[in-house]
Amino acid sequence: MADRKATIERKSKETQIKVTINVDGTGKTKIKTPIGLLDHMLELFAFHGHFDLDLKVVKADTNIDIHHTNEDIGIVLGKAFKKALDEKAGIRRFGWAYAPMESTVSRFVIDLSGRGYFRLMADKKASATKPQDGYAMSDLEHFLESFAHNLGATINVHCFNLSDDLHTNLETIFKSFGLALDQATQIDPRRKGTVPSTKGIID
Ligand SMILES: [Mn+2]
Repeated sequence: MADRKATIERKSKETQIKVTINVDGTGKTKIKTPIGLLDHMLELFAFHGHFDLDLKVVKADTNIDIHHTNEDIGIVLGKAFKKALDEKAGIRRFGWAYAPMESTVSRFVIDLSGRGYFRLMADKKASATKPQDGYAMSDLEHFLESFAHNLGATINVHCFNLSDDLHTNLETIFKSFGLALDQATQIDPRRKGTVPSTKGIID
């Protein structure tokens, strides 16, 4: 099997971000963004997904706010996984996982279908969770939407008993994200290297 690694460097008038991933890694990370909370969450994601992730925000317009930086990290990460997975030959394609923290539970369901779609459903209004250091549940939604569209993944996230504490909610989401994506990207030996779609391609 070819190495499932990719490097993406994206430069816009708003941000400059470089990311290198290894889908078949060991969970090693080197992450430096201006959003400390997101660094922590991405570290959890990579650790539990067994992905090696090197991510550096070289330039950011955080003098405005975190909006573009948060969105663009999602874009670059999605593009990196898409490139690393290439034709998606032999992968399981579907992945799902639950992760709890105290009484909050998130369920992350992903299909590497080629079709970008994202939805978060929660039993409490996500917007009721207070932002922390300028990061809000709406930023998380925006991040995952960018990721889903750039990877070409259908993602549904269900949060049960959403906490008032943003950190708790995000941990359950990012851990289940890592676990589900790890499952979806794993090689199924029964596919014998073929693309897991009745269409014969996933683009
Ligand atoms: Mn934590």
